[in-house]
Amino acid sequence: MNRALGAVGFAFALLASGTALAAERIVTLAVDNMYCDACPYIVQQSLARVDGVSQAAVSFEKKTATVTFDDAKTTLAALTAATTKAGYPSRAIR
Ligand SMILES: [Cu+2]
Repeated sequence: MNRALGAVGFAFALLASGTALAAERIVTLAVDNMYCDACPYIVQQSLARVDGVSQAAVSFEKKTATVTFDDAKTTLAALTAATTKAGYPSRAIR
């Protein structure tokens, strides 16, 4: 009985706190095909549009995108698919 109540309480706390307890992850992607100043913007927008992404910072100099996302809402595969669809194939480097 006590145990069951504890489980319910835990689930409720999880729901109530929302994003605070959701597993936020930061990944850096190596991004191909960024050749001009407009490219980072397009890559940034393609990532920002993915549901669950809270932040996407693109470096033209390093050819990378650093993405903060909620892994309960999206996946690394969805992020790389989004940039690839925009014309910029990418892969996680860390
Ligand atoms: Cu460009």
